[in-house]
Amino acid sequence: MTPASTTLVDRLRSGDAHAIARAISTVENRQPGWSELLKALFPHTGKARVIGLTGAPGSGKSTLVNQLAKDYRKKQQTVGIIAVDPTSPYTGGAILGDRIRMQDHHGDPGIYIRSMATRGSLGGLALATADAATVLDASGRDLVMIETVGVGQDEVDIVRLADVTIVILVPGMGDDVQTIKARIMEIAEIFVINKSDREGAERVEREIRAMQSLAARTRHDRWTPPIVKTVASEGVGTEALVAAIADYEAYVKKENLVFKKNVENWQERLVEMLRDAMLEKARGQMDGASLERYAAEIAEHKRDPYSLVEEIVGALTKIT
Ligand SMILES: Nc1nc2c(ncn2[C@@H]2O[C@H](COP(=O)(O)OP(=O)(O)OP(=O)(O)O)[C@@H](O)[C@H]2O)c(=O)[nH]1
Ligand SMILES: [Mg+2]
Repeated sequence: MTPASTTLVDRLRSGDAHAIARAISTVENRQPGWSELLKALFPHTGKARVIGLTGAPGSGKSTLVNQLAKDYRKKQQTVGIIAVDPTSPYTGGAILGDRIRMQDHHGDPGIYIRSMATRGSLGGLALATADAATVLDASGRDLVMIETVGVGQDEVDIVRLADVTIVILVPGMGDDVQTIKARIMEIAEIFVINKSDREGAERVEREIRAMQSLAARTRHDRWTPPIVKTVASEGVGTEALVAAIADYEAYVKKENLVFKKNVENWQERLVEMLRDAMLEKARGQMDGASLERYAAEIAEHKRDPYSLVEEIVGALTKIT
């Protein structure tokens, strides 16, 4: 560790927002020193509760997270928010929205909000988000909330790293329960029906209940995800959501599942980290030109891709 990053760690640990921002940028963009930084931060992590929220675009995730942050601040909890937008590289909309939200909490250093977009390289967004959460955890935040648009596998990977996962549905947007990917439904520890001021909230609730009773297998932790109705824009129902989150946390504790859940999460995350590291290494060895040349050779059937991949992976394990 260089002295400069030592002071960065110290400043971050004291909760300094600029230090948090710099640290997240460093790990998000894999700038020099990113892994040293995370190594130094890791011993200070494991204390924050990580809450993942996912739902369709416009379902009110940001509004809800904003309200939750206010509720938790009333309980003297410090909050870090990561807003992930995997749909576009640099969404002006999301960033602008977050600026507005920042103003909402203006002057409260107990709330830190950060937007993340897809990392330039292949995949890696789930990992980058997890690393950003690690930074916030190390900075001493009691709570880290991760909000992401629930549209695909990426989001599932992102919220899977959370201690509590909340799936947000809304009435009448055509995104009925049936159209929500089964995988997303499975990961929910809590369902929220936001925009319950609109017609159709009861119907969404019935559909979730029906789906729960039809589910072929019960969850391995035997938890039945509750359904909380909210009107996030009015702050209605968010206290009940805070209570539902606390209930789930108490349940996991009572059933001695905390460690087990942590191990499961780390198992997933380790595989991601290995995938990332191996790929990085392979790409480091191979410039774009040779990748193109290999591809051309395969296309011309001069070479088979299976042997090539074996060769590359073999070479990787020799160099350390
Ligand atoms: N009627 C009603 N409108 C709401 C409610 N919650 C949020 N909204 C509105 O819905 C719109 C979208 O809310 P956001 O919080 O930006 O939704 P989001 O899910 O974060 O959206 P993206 O990040 O773009 O996917 C805003 O105009 C909110 O004011 C609610 O409970 N009822
Ligand atoms: Mg949003």
